[in-house]
Amino acid sequence: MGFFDGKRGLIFGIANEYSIAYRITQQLHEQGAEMAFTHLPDKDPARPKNANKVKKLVDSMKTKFLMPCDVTKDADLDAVFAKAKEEFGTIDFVLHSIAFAPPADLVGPVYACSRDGFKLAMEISAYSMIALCGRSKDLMPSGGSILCLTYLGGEKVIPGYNLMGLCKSALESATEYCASELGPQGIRVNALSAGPVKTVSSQGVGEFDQMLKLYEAFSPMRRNVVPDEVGKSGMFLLSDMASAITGETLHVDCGYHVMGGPPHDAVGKLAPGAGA
Ligand code: 0WD
Repeated sequence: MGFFDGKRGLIFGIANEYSIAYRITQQLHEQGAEMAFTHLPDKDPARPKNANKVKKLVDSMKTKFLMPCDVTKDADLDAVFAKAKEEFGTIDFVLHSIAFAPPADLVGPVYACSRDGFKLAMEISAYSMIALCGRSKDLMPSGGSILCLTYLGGEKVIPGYNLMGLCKSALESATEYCASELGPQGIRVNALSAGPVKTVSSQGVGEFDQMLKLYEAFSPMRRNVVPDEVGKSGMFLLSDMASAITGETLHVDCGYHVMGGPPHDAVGKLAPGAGA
């Protein structure tokens, strides 16, 4: 018997096998969940690269449907939720694992970011969560669980994270407001703040490899989080095991977020050529 037997949900944000959304999905599948997925629309419908990539990954899971969705388009979002209503009737959970900022605006400095880049990054990375919460409400008449992915750069300055840090602040605030508004209907809304995981998106973040070394040297557990750990914690927050947790940002980062300075044994490890 699995924690998600008889439960149905929507997954936004699988790009490939390294995606955090895929790791969480694997755990949900193991626990018996029935899911539907979206993928980024393909520019050339004759060569459906995005669709095929996601299809290959989710085909063997109890997939109800897979359809394109660009979260900047209300029509795409409406179509996904209409399809979910048609296929599932009601749903129990939604995963938001989406972020984007134009590379030219992400490299920083933050004060130099363009107006259009700011708008697009905020729209895709933060507004989309609000859009999903609003649409999920009608499909969760007797409660449910909504989860998004965030990063410590939304709470503290993490050099290199730049504009995405502002987006994550907005995302975490949206999580709290939506948790407050949807709580009376039994809908929980949470954020999982993951330590660095190598994915396509993370490669766009400046000094990412240096960040991995930093976590290994500074975090209480002296290591980086492994993707399956993010998968399990994500599954937990979406499940009934977390039935009294809402409005929360849960850090799944080997404790890195509690450190205010380097541990004694880390001094010297980050020097150039130290090979940490
Ligand atoms: O270290 C990391 N990888 C961390 C990631 C640490 C902490 C948090 N996160 C967050 C990210 O900020 C994001 O919110 O986790 C979430 C998932 O990120 P990921 O798994 O690292 O990255 P990836 O596999 O690239 O998935 C993000 C996906 C996009 O992938 P691509 O690579 O195609 O940009 O977000 C989706 C898309 O599938 N996406 C969109 N979906 C719908 N409409 C859109 C859009 N307009 N833009 C991007």
